[in-house]
Amino acid sequence: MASIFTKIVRGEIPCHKIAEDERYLAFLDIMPVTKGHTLVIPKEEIDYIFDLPDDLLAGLHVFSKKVAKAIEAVVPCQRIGVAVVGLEVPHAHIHLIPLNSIHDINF
Ligand code: D5M
Repeated sequence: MASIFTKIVRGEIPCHKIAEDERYLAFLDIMPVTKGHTLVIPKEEIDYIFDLPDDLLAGLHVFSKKVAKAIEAVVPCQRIGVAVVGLEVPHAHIHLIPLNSIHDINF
């Protein structure tokens, strides 16, 4: 069965899209820790981030860097926190969380 994120990639489930290219998609998290909390995923469905082929993993981080810079430009924050959790949705993803204080995080 396709993951919920694959359904987003296919356009079967709506998302608030932030950026995309041929291999990656960034969209707002539906349960944001802070305003602007964004998820970055490879379009290819692979459950565990550390099972991604090296080039896809490296590209995910490079794409996340571009997305983080774009978020910083519009969301007032000290910096963008990066988290890899992956316990809920079995489709590799990186959380980009605008932070002003460590106390903003309440996982
Ligand atoms: O948590 C998965 C994250 O994915 C969690 O922060 C909620 C988010 N999520 C779940 N479904 C959606 C949809 N449909 N749109 C946007 N965000 C979503 P993790 O524990 O990292 O797997």
